[in-house]
Amino acid sequence: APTIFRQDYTPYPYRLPQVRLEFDLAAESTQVRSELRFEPAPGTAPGTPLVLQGEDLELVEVRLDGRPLAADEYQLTDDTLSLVPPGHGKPFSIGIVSLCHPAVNTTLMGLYVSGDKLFTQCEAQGFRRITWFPDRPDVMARFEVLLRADPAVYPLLLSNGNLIEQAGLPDGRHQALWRDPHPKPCYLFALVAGDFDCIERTETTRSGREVLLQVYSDKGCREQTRWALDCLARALHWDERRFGLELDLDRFMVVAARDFNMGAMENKGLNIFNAAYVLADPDTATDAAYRGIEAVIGHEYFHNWTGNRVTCRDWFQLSLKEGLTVFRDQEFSADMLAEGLPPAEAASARAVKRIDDVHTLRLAQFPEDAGPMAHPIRPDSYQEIGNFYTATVYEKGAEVIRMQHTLLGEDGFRAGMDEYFRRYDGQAVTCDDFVDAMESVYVQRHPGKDFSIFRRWYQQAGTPRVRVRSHYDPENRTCRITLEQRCAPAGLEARQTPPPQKPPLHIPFAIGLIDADGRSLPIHWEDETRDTVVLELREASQTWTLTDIPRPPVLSLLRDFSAPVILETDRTADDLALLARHDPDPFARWDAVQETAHRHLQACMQADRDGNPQPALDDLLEIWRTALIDPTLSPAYRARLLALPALREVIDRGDPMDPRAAVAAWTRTRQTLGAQLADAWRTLYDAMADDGGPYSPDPVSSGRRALRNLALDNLLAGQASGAAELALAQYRQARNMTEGLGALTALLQHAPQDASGPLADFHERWRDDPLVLDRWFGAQASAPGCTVSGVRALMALPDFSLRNPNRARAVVFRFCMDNPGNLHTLEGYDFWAEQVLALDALNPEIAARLSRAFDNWARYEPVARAGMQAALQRVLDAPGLSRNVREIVSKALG
Ligand code: DPP
Ligand code: ZN
Repeated sequence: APTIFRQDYTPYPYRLPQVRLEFDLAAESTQVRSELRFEPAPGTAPGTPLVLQGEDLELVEVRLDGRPLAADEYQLTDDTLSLVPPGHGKPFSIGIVSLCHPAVNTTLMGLYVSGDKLFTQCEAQGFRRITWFPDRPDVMARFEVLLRADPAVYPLLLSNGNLIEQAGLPDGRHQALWRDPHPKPCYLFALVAGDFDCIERTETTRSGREVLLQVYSDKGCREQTRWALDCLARALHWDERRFGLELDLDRFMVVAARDFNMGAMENKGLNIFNAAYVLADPDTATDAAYRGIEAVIGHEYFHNWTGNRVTCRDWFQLSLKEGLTVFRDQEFSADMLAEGLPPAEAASARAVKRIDDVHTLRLAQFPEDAGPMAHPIRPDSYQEIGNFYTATVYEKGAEVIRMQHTLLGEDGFRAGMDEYFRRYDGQAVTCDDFVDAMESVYVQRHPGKDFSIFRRWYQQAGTPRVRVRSHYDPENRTCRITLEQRCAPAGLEARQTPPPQKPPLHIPFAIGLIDADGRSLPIHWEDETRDTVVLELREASQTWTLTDIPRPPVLSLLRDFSAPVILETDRTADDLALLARHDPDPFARWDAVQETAHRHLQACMQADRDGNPQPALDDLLEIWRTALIDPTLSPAYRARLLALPALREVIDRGDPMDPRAAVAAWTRTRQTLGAQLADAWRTLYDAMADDGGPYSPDPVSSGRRALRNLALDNLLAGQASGAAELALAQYRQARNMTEGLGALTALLQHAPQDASGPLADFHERWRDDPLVLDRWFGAQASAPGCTVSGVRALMALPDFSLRNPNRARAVVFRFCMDNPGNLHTLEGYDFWAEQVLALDALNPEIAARLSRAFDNWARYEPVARAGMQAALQRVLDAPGLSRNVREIVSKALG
């Protein structure tokens, strides 16, 4: 497949101010009639061809200014339609009639059927599966859309913008006309047709306009959409308060779809969501699902400004909207956790969200940045853009925005955002344009300081490492701190000759000092005294001398995770233990516990390799023992502090990666911690019992449930007597899904022999609720007892279908991502290859996601390595591979 380069960008030679689309909707075959009013862009030479994209379409007719064109007046290829417009330099119109076939469209891109309804998904390049069009984000048009359909099948007809009119037709069908007042690229187009439940409410915006918010769902799901509607209203007001951004539409709709490739899609005024991010009630959704809905509703809503009003010039700029919008949704979620709390508590409530986000970054993005798919947050090339909706573009992109927020401060960042909209509202722009706006504020507020090297974060792939050295001088009472940065070649860069230049990055590095008694040592800094200072590292190595430090300090590093880097320090186990107990920065404190656990787990694996006895667990045990019973810590924060690093992180730290050794060390450590602290866990379990009040997903009660489930998990892991009975009782008495699923998962993880009763009961109760059934599948597919034949047995059940992405994710993905002990076998590797190919025949986007599972095969121990390499080769050799999967596996194999 051809590689597309960012450098090759050229503007589209024609403007498209106005589009009219008419749909005759039917599942088997939908006719689309388009009227595209073009005009040459300034400077376009007469005779410049007009090229439109189209995929899997049947062409019926092409007209130019109303005149049907003969077959030799345009050119048709597999994926384009081109013609030479009149050379008079004036506006002209192209009319196209074409057919597409939603019912057989298993890719879930373009127009497709889900259940008995019709949905669209156009980002990034799905619109070309609906009709021929300049399918690129820098062509922005005003859309008018007429939908016609049989009202018995499709009583509701939705598209972007405002409903202009609705009417019955003489032939028994009905129609609806929608007009979107805002110009938009076609990736933000949407239509929905079918029979839905709807709940709605009006909100008053800060300028006093009444706007209608609506959430549409499958019939019978109305009561499960109240939380989503509530989140939407909160998102609307939050964006007004924090960024001064108001909804620019009279009506904002969210529609839940059962079959959806992604989390959700920010189509202008008509967001289409994976039902998993809309539907929730206490019986069916976990606390985490409630928070997930809040985050995704916020994310898509915030795109209305960051993505839709200001959009991307080309797909290399994807992080312009995604990194920024993830940052915005992270801040929204954090603010929601902290709402109404006094400042001190608010900070630690927000830290819980920060910890979860950093955890995700390390789990998903750090390995990506070290593998064959490593790319800068603004990639330089791709074969298939669908493969670049990555943790790097999203999560690292959000970190790069967050660093700008840190460097500019809340006020400066807000001023930068205001400037961004002042300059670029209504345009399709680049990441550089965004940084220009931020830089204009930065240089104004920090005279003499330079922002230019910050842009390197957009150019470089790979996770930088920052090495920290410090020296305390008791006579002069100074502490000298040296930071050194380096960024090794990332992924395929390692094979380039010469290796790519990686100049130093601008890294905001937040530090604090504490003394041996755990007290903060204030730092004198820029005429102030502070507990935390941000060192701005801009060179390969820099040294700072802090003065007036009365006692030898222990360094608290990278507070609040101020930059997406890997730390290298010579901090001792004692230093970490001190920080784990006393660091006033809740993120750094959590990180000290994580680091202690990581060190222990790696030491266990090393001892196994060397045939030595297992290392002592005392450090971690003591840290946990204190945290377990510390009533000053919020339950949600305690649940983070007392969680071992995820197994995948432990595997990823190995050199070479050795999944079986990691599973053994991890399992043994959980056992020991559970057993040694059994009494404390048991006390905590009882103390965190439900107070009997009505369910609420608020941070305090959900934190208590998280901590209680963690206690149960530890009791089972440690084989405490009566633990299985406790879990069975919790399952039986569960008052919400968090409790029920917590008990079921803990049983499947540690006492599968006792899980069969709850499993059967769960299935019986929830067999007709697809989202809950996904939980049932997922809990089993990720259990250590689920071998390849176990996962095959799940796939043989009548409830299973590979066509539904949520179900495929619950079973196949969970097995391949969250069950390393069983995946890393010869049968496991075969299973992976077979499923990638099976999915690829249906849905290349989803298949390509699964194909990423073996990105880092070359870093594994030799047996696993050979097995994965063979499986990758088998996929690459398969006939008819999609461009999506081919790009992934060919890069993996190098
Ligand atoms: N819908 C996806 C998201 O919101 C892609 N834009 O991130
Ligand atoms: Zn997004």
